[in-house]
Amino acid sequence: MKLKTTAEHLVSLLAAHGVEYLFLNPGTDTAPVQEAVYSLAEAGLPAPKVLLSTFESVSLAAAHAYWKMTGRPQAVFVHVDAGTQNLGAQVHNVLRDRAGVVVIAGKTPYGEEADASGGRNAPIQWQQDVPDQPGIVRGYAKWIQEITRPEMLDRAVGRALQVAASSPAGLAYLTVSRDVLMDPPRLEHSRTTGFPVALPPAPAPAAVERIAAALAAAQAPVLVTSRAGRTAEGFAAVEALADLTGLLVAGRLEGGPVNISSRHPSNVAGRAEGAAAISAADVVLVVESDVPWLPATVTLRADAQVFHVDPDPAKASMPLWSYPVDVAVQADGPAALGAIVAALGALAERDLAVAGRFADRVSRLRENPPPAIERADSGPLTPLGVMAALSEVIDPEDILVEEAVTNAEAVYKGVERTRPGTVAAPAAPGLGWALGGSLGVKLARPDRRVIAVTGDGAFLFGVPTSALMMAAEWGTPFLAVILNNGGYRASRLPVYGLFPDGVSAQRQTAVGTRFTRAPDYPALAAACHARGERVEKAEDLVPALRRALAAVDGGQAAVVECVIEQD
Ligand SMILES: Cc1ncc(C[n+]2csc(CCOP(=O)(O)OP(=O)(O)O)c2C)c(N)n1
Ligand SMILES: [Mg+2]
Repeated sequence: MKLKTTAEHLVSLLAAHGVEYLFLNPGTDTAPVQEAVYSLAEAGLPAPKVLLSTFESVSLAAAHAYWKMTGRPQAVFVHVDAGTQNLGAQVHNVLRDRAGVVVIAGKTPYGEEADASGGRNAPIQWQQDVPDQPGIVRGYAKWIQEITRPEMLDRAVGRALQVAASSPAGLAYLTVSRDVLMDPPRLEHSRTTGFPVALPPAPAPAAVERIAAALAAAQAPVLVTSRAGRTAEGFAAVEALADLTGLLVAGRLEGGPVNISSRHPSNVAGRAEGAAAISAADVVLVVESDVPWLPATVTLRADAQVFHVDPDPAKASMPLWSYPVDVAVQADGPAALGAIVAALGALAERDLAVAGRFADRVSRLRENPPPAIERADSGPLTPLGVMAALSEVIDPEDILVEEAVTNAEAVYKGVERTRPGTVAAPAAPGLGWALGGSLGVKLARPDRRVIAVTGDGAFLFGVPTSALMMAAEWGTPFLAVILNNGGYRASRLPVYGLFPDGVSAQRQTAVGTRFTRAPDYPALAAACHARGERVEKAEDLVPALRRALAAVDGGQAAVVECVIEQD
């Protein structure tokens, strides 16, 4: 087949670069792309699978989650400025969580003559014409480009994928107008080679030696990481470091993957426990963590040494980032940890005192393994009780998507997660990720069960009508467990915190934080082809979760609303 349009060239290039999914919310701008997908199929040529998105932030979260599970960027096509705006806070999450994603947005056509192919032919195309469409994402995108001519298409697409996936990964934002998409393609010099994803930065050997020497001499070392377990190698390196040296592993302030088994004696799951461990440490190794601790709750020892390893240790996208670091190392976290473990292993072999210190710490830790969480058999549901019930019904390989907000700590303390890649939670601030994220995790891991644990507020931010509909459309069922505490607890507690004797604290409530007309969640689920159930008593939860998981195993999404105490 001879390609006829630049849109056909675009779709072919995405396929040639290995993009498997095109999350599409179409508009007038996408007609050439829609036609291209079918015309290529007719000709037997490859194209990414198109997944219909009915809300852009949901599909961006899905693409973000797909990246987290696979390290392969996908493409999200959105309608001009309006679709870009609907990406909303998920753009921020992509930035902070360093997700490789390509967003392609239409741009209103340039031509308006009667013979302008793809030119303006509807009032909306004048309304869409805004001075700075990429400005919507400028503070968050890693790279922005408009495709203005057919002959630059191959370079623009290759570069978008290269930039998105190179560490630290991020959002590449491409725009293209409908008339350019209709232009005949320029294929003479088109290439898909020559856009390698940069190899992640390896740590300088001298830095590895220095960190290893400090850890070997330390009495109370702590590793603080929120992202090292994002790869299986990173998870293995964290556990190897803990097994060898007996250091503590903290860092669960900001979500992120499972970095170490929740059953591992070095795992510090709680925030207060983490702050205490860091305050007591003489060596703090921070690996890929944007917020290693809260300065207000940690006072470092005067003799503490802080090492910071990150692909971007300068944190260029964070205006104020002033943690007292002694040595900053630009390196991939998992790779650096692997090198540190190797160096420490060699040190411990050479130096019996070091080996003895490590062995003592490891055996002391093993004497106090983390306590198992007991599940109450009856009575009202509590967050930890919900987690204990979940632990009972899910498999070790099931993947948990966490957006539990003020109950996040209950998730990390209460749900047993022992294997890498079994928690997906963006270390990022924009609520509404979990439902779209669950879709993306399920796309990436169709053989696994996916279970989202969300606040009731987070569930609503996730555009549940679209997300549950898309689960049915795409064949990506997941279970959403809603922790219904009647609204925004996270937005109420700060009012009490800042005004302990204030009117709100006296009234035991704060404006704008309680839902008095929340949806009927099971009915909402049922309206969107999902199975819904509401649970109020502890004794009913395990059977309800089992029924929901059976539905998910049978291909239907499910929602279990857990009514927990309001405070
Ligand atoms: C998109 C977005 N809007 C608003 C906020 C501010 N915010 C942070 S937590 C929160 C409440 C979350 O409620 P819920 O998910 O029910 O969790 P809970 O606080 O009850 O534990 C809000 C509104 C945010 N982080 N992201
Ligand atoms: Mg809530």
